Amino acid sequence: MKKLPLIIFGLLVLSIYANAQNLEKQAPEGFDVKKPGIQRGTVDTVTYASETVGTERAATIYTPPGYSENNTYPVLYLLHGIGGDEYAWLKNGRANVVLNNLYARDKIEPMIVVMPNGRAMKDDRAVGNVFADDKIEAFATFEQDLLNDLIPFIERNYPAIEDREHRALAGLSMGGGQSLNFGLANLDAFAWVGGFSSAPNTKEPQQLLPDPQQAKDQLKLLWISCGDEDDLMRISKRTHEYLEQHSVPHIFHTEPGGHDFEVWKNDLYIFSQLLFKPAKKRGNYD
Ligand code: FER
Repeated sequence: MKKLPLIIFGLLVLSIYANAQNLEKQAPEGFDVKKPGIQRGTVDTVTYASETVGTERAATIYTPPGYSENNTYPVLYLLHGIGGDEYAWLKNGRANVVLNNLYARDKIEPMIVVMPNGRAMKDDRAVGNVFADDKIEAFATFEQDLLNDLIPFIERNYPAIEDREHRALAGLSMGGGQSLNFGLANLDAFAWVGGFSSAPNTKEPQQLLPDPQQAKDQLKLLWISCGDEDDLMRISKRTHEYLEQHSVPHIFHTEPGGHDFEVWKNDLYIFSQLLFKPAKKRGNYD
């Protein structure tokens, strides 16, 4: 009889090894194509009162297949780029389709995905010159909107788990810069941070992470990715090099492609599979 605990322990260890497969670096064909006969998550548009901006602001929300208000969920805040808005990840990134397909294959943890408008200003439409100074500044202002207005709204209205280990922040380009800037400056709020093809709004490494030890101690995942033909590679590269110099664990994922949604869909595909899982269960990146 005394052998039983040992056998159970052995089986547990084996199952952990069996689960720790290598992660795919390139999503398989059809990963972003709607599949018939699978369970789907739900997409809603919500509005929240923003004290930061002084308006009602919109965000889209994806709740996973089988979602129930009787359960609790971690939350990924997923940010768009300079020409985008709260619909960009759905329209151009097919985020709901990518996630539905991952759930159908049991590849990701149930999570709520919040896709806000990261241009925190009264007229937050992506119209006119999207590079105008006031619009760029609004991407920085979004830090206050996110922390003081949006997250409290989500946590009042959804069954979100309200701690740093159950909040992730990621985005593409301007949204990648925002995620790195805000995530690393607010480690009390986020334990999972990802920058996809991060734009020049990304702070210089020394400013971005003056205290590498704090990140080392607190982050569950730090993800930096970029397409190998993207002119903005230098931003991801300098961030990666600084992290490496300071021995801050992170994933630096470079992939074929430029500055576009083909790359970002692939990033969402890989990154979302890593989220909210203990390192042992996550599978090997290399
Ligand atoms: C820049 C080049 C690109 C820049 C921003 C971007 C603020 C953003 C691109 C995107 O979000 O896709 O010089 O400066």
